[in-house]
Amino acid sequence: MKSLSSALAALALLPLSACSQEAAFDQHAEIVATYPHDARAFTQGLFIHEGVLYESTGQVGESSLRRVDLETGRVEAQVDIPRPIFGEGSAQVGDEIFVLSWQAERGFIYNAATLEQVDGFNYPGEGWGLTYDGRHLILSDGTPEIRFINPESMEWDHSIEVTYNGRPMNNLNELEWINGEIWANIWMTRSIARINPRSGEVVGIIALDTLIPSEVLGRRDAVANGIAYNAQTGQIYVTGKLWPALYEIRIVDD
Ligand SMILES: [Ca+2]
Repeated sequence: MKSLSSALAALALLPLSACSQEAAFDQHAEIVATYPHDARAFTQGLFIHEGVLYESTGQVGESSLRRVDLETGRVEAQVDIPRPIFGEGSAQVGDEIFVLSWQAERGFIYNAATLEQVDGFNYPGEGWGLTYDGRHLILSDGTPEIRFINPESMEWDHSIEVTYNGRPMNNLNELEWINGEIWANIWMTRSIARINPRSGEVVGIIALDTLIPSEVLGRRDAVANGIAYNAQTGQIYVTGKLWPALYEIRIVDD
């Protein structure tokens, strides 16, 4: 559901309650620092491993996994994900980076140092976001279900249903494990949901409204997507699809 027409169709199917999700903000993001970001990158995955920034991108023929210099936005290394694959979320486990695809039910494993593909895996359903909690890969697929996967066997361990005020929440997109919570961009909104990884309850909504770069205002495909947490420093970074900037943010209570 990532083309504009299907997105509009999906919006038309949303109950009114889902449309009001964006209204109830608990917190908002303020910019700490602004960095360049490749404005051609259709960001689907973003994470920092031991201080190094990685990004995976989507669109058929433009999908890739990159190692990026945070300060300059320069792509230091890149491996393309060939047609007809549409790249999605990514996460690192040990020395390997796992990358999802949207609808191919196929994922790819790369050596983090060389970005050479070393293996692959299959999974049922769509792939949207991916993160790692130190034990499980955590996968979103656009539904309210978030799945926890054993990265060694690639078998499902368990799943949770994400709910907001008791109602299932759809369109959970890029993910990040931050201090015992799952943070998720909510596709087609300017919001991040903070999710309790045991109960699935949304414990907070962070508004990103003030971050949308003027260059992409009004572009419905250029949504906020991509959250990276530097676990060593506590710094949080966000960007979006086709955004020319990546931001370090601080979270402020409303
Ligand atoms: Ca992430």
